[in-house]
Amino acid sequence: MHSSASDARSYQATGNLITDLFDNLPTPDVDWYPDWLAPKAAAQALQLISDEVAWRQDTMGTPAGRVPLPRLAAWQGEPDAVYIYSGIRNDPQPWTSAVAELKAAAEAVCKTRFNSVLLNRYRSGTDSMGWHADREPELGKQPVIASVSLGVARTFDLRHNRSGVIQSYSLKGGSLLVMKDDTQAEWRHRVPKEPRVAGERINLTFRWVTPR
Ligand SMILES: O=C(O)CCC(=O)C(=O)O
Ligand SMILES: [Mn+2]
Repeated sequence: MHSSASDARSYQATGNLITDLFDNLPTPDVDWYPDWLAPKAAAQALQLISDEVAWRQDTMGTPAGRVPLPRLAAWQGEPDAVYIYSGIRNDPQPWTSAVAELKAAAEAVCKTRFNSVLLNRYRSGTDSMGWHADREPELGKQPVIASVSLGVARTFDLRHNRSGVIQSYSLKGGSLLVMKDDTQAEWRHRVPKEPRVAGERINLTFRWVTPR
C-alpha cells in the first residue's frame, strides 16, 4: 500500500503550486470603473458624440496598397497637442461639447490633466484595433490614458510582453479604464473582431501629449 499521507502531501504541494502560479500572474497597472457613467448619461453621450464629431475614415499602407482602417477615428485637443503616427502629422480638431464634458469628468477622477483625445468608432463587431501599445515619445514614459467606452460592450485584451499572459476586460458602455505606470511599456492591447456583436461602440482615450 502506498501511504495516503504522502499522497495528501503531494496533492497539497500541487495545490499550493497552482495557487502560487495564479498569485504571481502579472497584472497591468490599471484602475477599472465598470459603472462610471449612469446608463442614461452614457446613452446620451453616445448620441451626442456620434453626431458632433467629424469622423474620418483613415487608411493604412499594406503590401497590397492602401486599405481603410477597420474603424472610424477623430483626434481632438488643444491646438499644440500635435500627434504624429505613421509619419502623419495630426493637428487636433477643437474640443466639441460632449467630449469636453467627458474630459473634465475623467480629469477629476484621474487627478491629472488631458490635452487631447483619440476617438475610435467601431461600427459593428467586424470593426477592430490590432495589438499595439501607446508608446509615442510625445506621450512620455508612464502615460496616464483614460479610456471611456460608450455603446455596446467589446472585449479589450491586454497581453503581457514578457510572459504572454492575457488579461481581458469587457468594456461596456459607461465604463472607464485608466491605464497608467508601466501598462504601455510592459503590455500591448487590442480590441479583437467579434463578428457576432451587431451594435456600435465609441471609445475615447484621453491623453497628455507634450506640446510641440
Ligand atoms: O477602443 C479601445 O478600447 C482601445 C482604443 C485604443 O487602444 C487606442 O485608441 O489607442
Ligand atoms: Mn491604444
